[in-house]
Amino acid sequence: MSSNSFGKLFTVTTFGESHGPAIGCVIDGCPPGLAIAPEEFRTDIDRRATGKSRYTSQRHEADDVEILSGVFEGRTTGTPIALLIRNTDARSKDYNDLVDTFRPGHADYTYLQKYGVRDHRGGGRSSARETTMRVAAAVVAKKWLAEKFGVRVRGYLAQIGAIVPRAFDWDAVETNPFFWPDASMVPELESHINALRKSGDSTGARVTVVADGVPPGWGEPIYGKLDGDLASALMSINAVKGVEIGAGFASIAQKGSEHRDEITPAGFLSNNAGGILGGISSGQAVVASIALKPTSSILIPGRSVNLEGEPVEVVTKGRHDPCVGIRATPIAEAMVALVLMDHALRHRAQCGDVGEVSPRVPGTAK
Ligand code: EPS
Repeated sequence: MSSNSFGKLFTVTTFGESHGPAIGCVIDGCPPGLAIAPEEFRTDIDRRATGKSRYTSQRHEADDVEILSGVFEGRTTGTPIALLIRNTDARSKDYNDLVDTFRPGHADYTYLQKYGVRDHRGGGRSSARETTMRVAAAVVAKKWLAEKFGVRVRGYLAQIGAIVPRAFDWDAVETNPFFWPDASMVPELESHINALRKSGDSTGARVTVVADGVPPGWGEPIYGKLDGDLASALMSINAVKGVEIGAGFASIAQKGSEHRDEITPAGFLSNNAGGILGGISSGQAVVASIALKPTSSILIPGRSVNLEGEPVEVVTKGRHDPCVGIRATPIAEAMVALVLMDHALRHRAQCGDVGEVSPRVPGTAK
């Protein structure tokens, strides 16, 4: 197994490299009859894309999605859906200085150790470019989840370096290039990223995803827990170093009386569980956060070795993100949506006859 696929009933396989001719994916297991058109991919593909603001990599890709199969007269047929995006703006010469060395903190060292093949042109398969196809596949999943269950998956940037939002407004998130929920802080973020860029450095970030409307019952104990699959899917995103569900690591300092989400007929009184109990959705919002490391492709010289194992100094030029977390919100949403759709189908397959069980508590009490 080379692990380029995930999901059990709704499976996604991606292929392609950042500097190859194209990237693509095959979605298998999508129910037939879902209306889907090429232009529906545009919004989320653009939300994730490079070159959309001054604060991300300046690579300019058209990112046009071609539907090669699995859709007839605008509706899914139930057969594999193949999607393709051609790479149009790779600039491999940017990497000429890296032909025989490794960026500290980058996967180029471990890829060589694993495969014994050195492709110095960009991140290759480990590049964030690959996440474009996850976002494309999730356009299908988000639409199906919304139509069938009213599920809405949305995310926001919850921290850049040491900066956290001072206010929260979902409506603000899509009005700035950072996916930041406090519009009044955008100038502060702009100067922070501009200063970082000037210094040639990068920064880490936290992204939080909230899925509203998930019914109780999704997730398969013991080895297919919803939170287990979410953690795996979110950890598979480039640069992710940590995943939290609900209160996550804050649970360490909580008392049981504080952490438990008390239940009333009007709903749960808190959501430390992040909407998942025993690996199964509770009917509360599913909440997951990720920690993204600062990108390793930076202009500040760092020590490394060359292919002969001799010490060298590395500087990474080219078009890179000072904070890869800025573009990660749609990617994290995508992974959550893909896992939820897979589990929706898995729940339907085994427990579709169970129906609604009493008592059903209506999510989080307002
Ligand atoms: C990336 C390096 C840059 C980014 C790229 C991610 O690409 P290049 O290989 O051209 O230097 O632009 O992101 C994308 C192309 C994208 O679509 O997300 C990296 O090292 O991960």
